[in-house]
Amino acid sequence: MKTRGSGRHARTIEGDCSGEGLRFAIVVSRFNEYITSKLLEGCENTLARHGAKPEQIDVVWVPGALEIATAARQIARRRGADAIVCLGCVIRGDTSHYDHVARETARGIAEVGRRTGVPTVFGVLTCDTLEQAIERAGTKMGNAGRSAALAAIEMASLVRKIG
Ligand code: INI
Repeated sequence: MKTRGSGRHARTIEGDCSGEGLRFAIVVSRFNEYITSKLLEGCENTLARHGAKPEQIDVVWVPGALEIATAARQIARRRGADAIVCLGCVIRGDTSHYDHVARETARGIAEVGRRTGVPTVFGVLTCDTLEQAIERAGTKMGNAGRSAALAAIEMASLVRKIG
């Protein structure tokens, strides 16, 4: 366990950046697959670069962002993942549909983490335009799948340390 400073200071517990020996699930939605497949690629590459083996990673496809939380909840309860990465892409259209999908997706995913105690990372893009989504799926704003993978590794290792 990592500690900082002398014995007179409070003990600090932090997650680290190794995915070795940790089990991950990635739940990814098929809606806007052009974008979500790139988020998945960024996420899998990052997990691999941080020591996670392919056999430690389950990839679960769902139809759309609204279905992510249902699958994540079942995985948290049944499959023994140390962390779950949720990947999706919601793009604003001309109706209020976007607001409902974006809000309920975020709420559902957060609830899975809180209720099950399994770190459940929000890697869902909520964008006004397709161009904004492309920027966040491996072009000028990076890849949100990558940052979600890093958060999952850190939280999975933190939860193991906390015990
Ligand atoms: N699902 C998405 O993942 N992204 C969207 O942008 C989107 N929009 O805008 O409609 C979307 N809708 C589908 C939704 O997630 C469900 O799959 C569908 O309503 C069936 O429950």
